Amino acid sequence: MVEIQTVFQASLLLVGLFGCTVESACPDPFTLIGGRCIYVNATEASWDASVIACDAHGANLVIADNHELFNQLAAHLENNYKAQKNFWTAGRKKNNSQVFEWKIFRTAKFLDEILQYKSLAEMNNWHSGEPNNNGGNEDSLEIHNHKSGNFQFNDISGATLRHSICQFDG
Ligand SMILES: [Ca+2]
Repeated sequence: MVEIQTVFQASLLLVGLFGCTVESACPDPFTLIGGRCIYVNATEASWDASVIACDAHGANLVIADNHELFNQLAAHLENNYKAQKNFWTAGRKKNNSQVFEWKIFRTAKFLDEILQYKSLAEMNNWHSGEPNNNGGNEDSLEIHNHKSGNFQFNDISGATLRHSICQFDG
C-alpha cells in the first residue's frame, strides 16, 4: 500500500512538472489555446487602441484563421468570459474595399497557414446575415457571442469599444 501511494504521488509530481512545462510555452499573461498563445484583454477599446494594447505585450490581435483555433477560442470565451459579448480579432477591411484580411503588425509564426486562406469568408463562421456593413462603416472583425455558446464573426465599426484577443508569436 505504501508503495502504491508512493507511485501515485510520483505520478502526480510528473503530471505537475509536465503541466508547468506546457504552461511555460506561453509567456505571462498568455495561455495556450488551439496551439496559439492567447490573452483576452477585458479592457474595452477601439480596434486601433486594441492593436496598440496587444503590441504592448509583443502581440498581434488574434488571427482566428482556422476552425480548430476558433472552436477552442470560443470554448475558452464561453467558459471564462460569458459576461462579455464582443471581442476584437485582427480582421480588417483591406484598403477600404469590402474584402477582409488579417492585419498583422508584428511577426506571426503562422503566416504560411494564414495565407492558405484567400479570404476570411472561407472560415464560413459569419453570423447569419453578416457581414452586412451596417451603416456603411463596418470595417473591423469581431467575434460576437450572439447567444451563449454561439460565437461567430460580425463586421462592425473599428471605433466601437470592444474587448480584445491578443495572439503572441514569440
Ligand atoms: Ca455587421
